[in-house]
Amino acid sequence: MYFSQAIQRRFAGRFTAIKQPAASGAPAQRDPAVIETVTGMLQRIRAEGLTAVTRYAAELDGYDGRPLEISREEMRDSGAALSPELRSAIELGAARTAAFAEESCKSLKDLEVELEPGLVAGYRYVPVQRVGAYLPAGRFPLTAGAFMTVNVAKAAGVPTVVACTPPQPDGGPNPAVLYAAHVSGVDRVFLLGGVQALAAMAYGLIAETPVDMLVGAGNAFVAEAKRQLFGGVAIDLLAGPSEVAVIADGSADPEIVAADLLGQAEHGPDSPAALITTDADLAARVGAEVDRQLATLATAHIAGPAWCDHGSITVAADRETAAALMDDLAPEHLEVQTTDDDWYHSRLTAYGSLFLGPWSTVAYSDKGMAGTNHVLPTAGGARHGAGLSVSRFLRPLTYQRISRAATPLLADAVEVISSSEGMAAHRATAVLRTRRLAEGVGEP
Ligand code: HSO
Ligand code: ZN
Repeated sequence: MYFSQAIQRRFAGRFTAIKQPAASGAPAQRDPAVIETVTGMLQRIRAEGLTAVTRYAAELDGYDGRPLEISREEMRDSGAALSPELRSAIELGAARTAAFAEESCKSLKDLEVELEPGLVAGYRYVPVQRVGAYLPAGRFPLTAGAFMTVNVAKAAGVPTVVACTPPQPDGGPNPAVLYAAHVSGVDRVFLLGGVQALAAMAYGLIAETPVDMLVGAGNAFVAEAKRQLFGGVAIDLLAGPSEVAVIADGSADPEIVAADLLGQAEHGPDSPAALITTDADLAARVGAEVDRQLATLATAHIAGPAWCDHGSITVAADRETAAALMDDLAPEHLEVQTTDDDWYHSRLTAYGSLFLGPWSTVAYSDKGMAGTNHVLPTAGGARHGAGLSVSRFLRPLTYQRISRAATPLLADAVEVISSSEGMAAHRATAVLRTRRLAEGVGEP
């Protein structure tokens, strides 16, 4: 995550890099070795079906041959393995993300409009029928994954939501991930990880029918599998390493800014973290704070290399430069800690999710407590895309109802255009109706 040539030229002299990423360019996208591995795996799974799925599960995840589907009893009892505090935190996250999703549904209203007398056009929101959610449990088991996928799909009215989650070293699912899926209203859960999980859902090898849409985060192999399966199924987005960026001015608290940068750098050694500030003094203080906090952070072995290779601090001459540079980065998560937060909110156009003010931190959304979704575009995808929401599961399916009387409003123009295109059969459908109208067919 660093600035494009175009923006560097446009704002030359109006910003200074205090700390640049040690690694050149953006984190590697689409490693050819990953592409090749996934292609081979999907081929084998298409050819051999479930046999190949369980073989990969055993080889890659240590799958021990138990039933792939988690039983109803295990689902029902999944909370028992957790501390009461964790159980209620999970219930709180599920309830809050569900509340936000349900409110969002209310803003998606069916439409019907009479464009001309007798010409009615509209759409009706219809949910995707079958969704497959991937619930990762790799380096970190992201407990909130089910809130963001299963829960949101259910709020949108998706009738069937199945999920896959990889086996842990003890052979079973991660208990917190399972409980989160259960309270999110999942229909069925299967003990499968990675490429084989996505392929099994997309090809219909584990639920009775193939799913229509795959959602949920995962590692580079999961993202590549989604990319290759796309077309046969819909996908939410292709997530790369998690990113955070902060816009801060002299009013910001350097300790908080540094903590929030490290808060996402912890995801992986390839996670970018960027500070753009209009205050040179704050820039220096945040840099020192990051180093101080890394000295005692339990995950410094991940966040440290991430900060070194993909961390940056930039001083911008003014707020317009800061905003333009930030839009160029289009980060997944963006925090704004300034005396001008509202100005930035209306000016910024490219981010996955925005956190306004020093009390709004990314982890609140990550864990489901802010209600918003944490499945968000990365690697500049926020320039053209948005995060997962109910609107991705609810499709506005259009319809039209055209009356006899409205025929002249459409048929003549369609006849002319079809003729000019040489599309005789299209033309005929309009001409025939004009003739019927003249014949008095359907007249009262
Ligand atoms: N930051 C990740 C989501 C997450 N982080 C969950 C921790 N838990 C992608 O937005
Ligand atoms: Zn996170």
